[in-house]
Amino acid sequence: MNRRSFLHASTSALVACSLPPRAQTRSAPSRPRPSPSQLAWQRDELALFLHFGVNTFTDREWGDGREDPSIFSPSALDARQWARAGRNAGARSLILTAKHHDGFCLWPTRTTGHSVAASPWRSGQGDVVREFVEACHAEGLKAGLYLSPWDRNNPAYGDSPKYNDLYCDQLSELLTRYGPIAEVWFDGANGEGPNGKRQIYDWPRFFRLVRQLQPNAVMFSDAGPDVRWCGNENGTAGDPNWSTVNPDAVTFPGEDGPGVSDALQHGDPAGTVWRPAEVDVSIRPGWFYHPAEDDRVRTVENLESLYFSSVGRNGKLLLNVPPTRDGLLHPTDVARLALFRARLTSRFERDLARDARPAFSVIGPGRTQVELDLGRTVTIGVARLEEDITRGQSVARYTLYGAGDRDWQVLSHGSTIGYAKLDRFEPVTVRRVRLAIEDTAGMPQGIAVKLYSPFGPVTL
Ligand code: FUL
Repeated sequence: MNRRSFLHASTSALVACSLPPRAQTRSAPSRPRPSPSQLAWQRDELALFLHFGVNTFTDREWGDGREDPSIFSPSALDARQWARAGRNAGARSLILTAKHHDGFCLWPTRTTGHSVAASPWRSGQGDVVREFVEACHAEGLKAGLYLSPWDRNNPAYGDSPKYNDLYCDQLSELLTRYGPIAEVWFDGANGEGPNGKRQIYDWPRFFRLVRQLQPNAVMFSDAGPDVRWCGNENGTAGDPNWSTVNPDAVTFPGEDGPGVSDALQHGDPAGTVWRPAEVDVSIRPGWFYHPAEDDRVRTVENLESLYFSSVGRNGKLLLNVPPTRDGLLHPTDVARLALFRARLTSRFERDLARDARPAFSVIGPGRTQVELDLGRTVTIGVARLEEDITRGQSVARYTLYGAGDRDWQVLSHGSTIGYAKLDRFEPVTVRRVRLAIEDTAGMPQGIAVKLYSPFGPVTL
């Protein structure tokens, strides 16, 4: 860990940190930083995931590939309704399962007959992917696509070179027919049993192809290369959560073994590559729609907690909201999404530290602090801490203190900050707040301290 850091105060609660002039001439090893696509991806904070396909009609989570395409018959599919719900939730992008493990393709592909073209939907002339991408773009959202590598229907699966060719053909169709695609989602799940067909995927080839066809898209998988799985599906990023990783710790999607889970959850302060964590979780127990789960949709309070444990831990939230058999998002889910956004908007509407003048001081090797005099007493219950990640991620340990007219008291402790760290604490009335940075993995840059009122009671 780097033990030398210096803060320079600026006029707002945003504090610029930089090396003094002499030290700048020495070459400090540069820390990884996000690419423009990774930065935009993280700043979007929230994306919606849409699991839709034959499982929607069979009431299953994993199809076995033997589903009859004729079961795919959404009566009122309206992708604009999906996109509007996403926009109202404050999501900036949507990701659709173009093909799940069952192999059924939601677009008319030349690679297999197992697709919407063989279904009664729109008399076999429909293209869900096209309607989805167009709806996203019409609502000002980015579109992303999930293409399951594991394919339980395709006869070529297990004949590795042949299936890899076919998978590349599917990627090529998806990435050349529909305009800009912002994210390509590679699932690591693979349930091949001991007697199943074993497929050896050519990941470097897949990654190269996506980069070539959609250079601005970010690729998600356990192994990135651009954004990584957070290591669980319960909506919780690791703590600490570094956006830097050691690329040798997880080298392909679905990799298992000692250290993999830790590497996914926590990243690595000494990592050489920028690969931030995406937190995928469903608004319902399942990924696909099941009528029996209509009364098990997450509450607004629960969704807000997800935001705290994902975006508020330097991650991005990918919230799954599955279309029903009608091809629409369920009214309960749509209403919950809108209330979720309303809750976030009201909670974070007013930064009580906005007009405060920060003062900085160096208190020892690797230890710096930022103090804010709010100029009046305010009652706070939430802090949002930020690093300017355009310049990397550095903070490794901190304590937040508050003081009213008298003594300082600890409000929260933490490890990493990164894009955002959200801390909730017992409501406290303060006039001054101090962020003590106690350990770093590099030079902290552009630290912001934002303060908000305590949360009120939840009523649904
Ligand atoms: C997993 C899959 O097996 C689930 O069905 C779902 O798609 C989830 C997002 O990823 O690996």
